[in-house]
Amino acid sequence: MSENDLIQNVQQTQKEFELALDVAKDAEAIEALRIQYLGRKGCVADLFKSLSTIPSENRKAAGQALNQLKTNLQTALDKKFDNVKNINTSVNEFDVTMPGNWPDFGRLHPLTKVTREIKQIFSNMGFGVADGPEVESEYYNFEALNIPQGHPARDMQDTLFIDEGFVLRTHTSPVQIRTMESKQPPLRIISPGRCYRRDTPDASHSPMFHQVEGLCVDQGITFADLKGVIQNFAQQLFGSDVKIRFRPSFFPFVEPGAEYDFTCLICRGQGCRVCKGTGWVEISGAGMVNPKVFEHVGYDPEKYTGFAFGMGIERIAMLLYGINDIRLFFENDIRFLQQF
Ligand code: FA5
Repeated sequence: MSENDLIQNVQQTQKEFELALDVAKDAEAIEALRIQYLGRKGCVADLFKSLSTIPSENRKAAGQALNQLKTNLQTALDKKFDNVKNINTSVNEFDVTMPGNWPDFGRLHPLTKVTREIKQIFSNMGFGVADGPEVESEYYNFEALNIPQGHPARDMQDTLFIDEGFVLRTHTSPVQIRTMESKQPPLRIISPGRCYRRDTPDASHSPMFHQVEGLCVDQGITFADLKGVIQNFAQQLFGSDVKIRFRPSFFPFVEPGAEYDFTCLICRGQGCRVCKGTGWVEISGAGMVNPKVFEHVGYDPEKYTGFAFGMGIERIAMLLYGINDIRLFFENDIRFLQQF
């Protein structure tokens, strides 16, 4: 090899080394480079071996270049090693006064929280919890509740139909029938769950919403029991300030039928868009179970009486938390959900 060739090799080695050092990010990678270039069997040692093949009178410039290369590599490796060491040390220094980063915990949806509270209050009054399907047969959603085919009462609830004979349940009242078919009186149940109607969304209506059905059947149950249970429920949930207003109403599966309202706790009775300026929010339909319904499930209407109700859970949650638009429950805006 000529002296010029060797000098060229030295320059080439310097370039390759610089590229390799640039990508070495930790002490291990730097040490590997040190061995590869400056080790006993490394690139620089090979170049020194080549130097010895050049006649001694022609070695001077190549020898100097080679020594300079060795020094350059050594210096660059030491410098890079110090840099990496400093970075690691600063990462390890832990400032205990820094505020912590809290992970964002999940939380319960306000409707889940309210439903749990409702269950707890009724459980304290001796009510069990029953469940029923959301895709329901027309028989349970209507017929067994004394709403035969073609009856105008079917238009009271705008129904979403599935296949022939099946609907998305428009209310939780079918669970009354399913429960009475499988159990004998006395019974006391509530049944919370989703309902569906072709209702146009507004501040207090949603096409999917939740109801909690209530049913109590025994000998000697009266309308006064219904009022007492609802009053007790409302006061436990909202406190003793809340007022309840019963109004006569019609549902084919109860007789007599009623609706009841709670005072609007959003405007404290002053009038707002949720109570449509009336100071009252409609919460529920209710009444005494119609003897015709008892006949459908084989209960003796001469022996037993019962009351039933179906409350809107969103409406209750709106009053409890001061929410003025039902659509907020379903938009899943994290800024809303984080408040509960
Ligand atoms: C019924 O659904 C009857 N099944 C209630 C009932 C049960 C009566 C047992 C007698 C005996 P109604 O259609 O009024 O009734 O609905 C009851 C409650 O559900 C309403 O007072 C309201 O609070 C709530 N609700 C009804 N439709 C909607 C809707 N689109 N969005 C939100 N809440 C609703």
